[in-house]
Amino acid sequence: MEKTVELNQLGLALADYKGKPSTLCPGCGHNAISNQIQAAVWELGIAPEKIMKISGIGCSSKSPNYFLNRSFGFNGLHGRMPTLATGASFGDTSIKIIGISGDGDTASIGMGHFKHVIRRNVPMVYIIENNGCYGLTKGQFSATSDQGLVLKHQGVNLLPPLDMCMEALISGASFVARAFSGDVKQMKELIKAALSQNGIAVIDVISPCVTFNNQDKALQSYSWGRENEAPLQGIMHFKNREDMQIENFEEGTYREIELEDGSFLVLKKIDKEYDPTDRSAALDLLTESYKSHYFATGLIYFSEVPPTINECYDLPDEPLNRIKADRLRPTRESLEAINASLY
Ligand SMILES: Cc1ncc(C[n+]2csc(CCOP(=O)(O)OP(=O)(O)O)c2C)c(N)n1
Ligand code: SF4
Ligand SMILES: [Mg+2]
Repeated sequence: MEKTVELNQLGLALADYKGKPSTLCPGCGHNAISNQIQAAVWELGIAPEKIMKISGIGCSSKSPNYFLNRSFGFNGLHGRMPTLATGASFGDTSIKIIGISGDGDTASIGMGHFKHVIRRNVPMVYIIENNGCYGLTKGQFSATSDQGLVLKHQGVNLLPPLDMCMEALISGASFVARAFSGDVKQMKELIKAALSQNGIAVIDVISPCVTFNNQDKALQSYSWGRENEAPLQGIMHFKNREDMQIENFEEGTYREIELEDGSFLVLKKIDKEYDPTDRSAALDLLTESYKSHYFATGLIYFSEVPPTINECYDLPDEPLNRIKADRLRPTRESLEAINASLY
């Protein structure tokens, strides 16, 4: 009997959300992220043409080639993904932006842009594919490499790392999460939740570079991650309240969060004390994780979304990039009025 292909609400198959075959090393953590992005967008029923994927430079930044072939895309300069995303968002407010970056791309050369894209609250999902090294240029230390890490061609890293969730939190992000390429189920739910928000949603994914930084004791390796990952919550995303399968959960063992598009996130408590809506608790958690190498994953911080930059500038729903020149050009009278107001 012929196997039927499962379709989403738009009548599209998962195959419609695929990209080109990956040219990354087999087992590279970034491939797991590409797979979960396409699955998340398919499950949410977002048309691929309503997504724009933007990246900088690095193996991570190459990866948008390997998902969502039918989406718009722009592979920019090293560290400049956030600026491109800002422009694209202004050009078309109706499109969802997925920004893909690496730890070198974001935490080293792109750090200033990272901070400002968060401060501006550009509506987008910002994924850092964090392997603690420069994979594409053959394994140099990055700004997230652990202090004391030994890499074959580099020797010992003498400098302390940056924590990208902490950087996102103190820059004002209203959605901050950490995921692991070895825990794809949790990653997919976090991506779905991030896509359901309107403001910037940052996910720092620990994504091992199997070629240059996967030694057993390295903090960004598969083996260390698998042994030490401590999920804060069990995470489930539901598009509608009716779909929620929580009848078997005991009262008080889970928490519901309504997202901006009306969908829901159910957080099944694992760390019973942890409240992701408490900013001080998030700061404490990240401070402790940094000090003691506590690999907490899940939703680290969530708050009401402040106005996005597009809302601050009162941009119309109609994409600016589709408005014809005759409507964009100011009339002689309005130009004269502007000029007169400047005297
Ligand atoms: C302006 C500029 N400086 C340096 C480089 C060289 N370069 C290319 S990729 C890269 C690092 C990529 O590391 P990361 O963002 O962590 O991506 P990964 O390959 O690890 O996924 C560097 C330094 C460049 N392309 N452009
Ligand atoms: S070099 Fe590292 S980051 Fe680049 S594709 Fe290979 S495993 Fe992935
Ligand atoms: Mg890297």
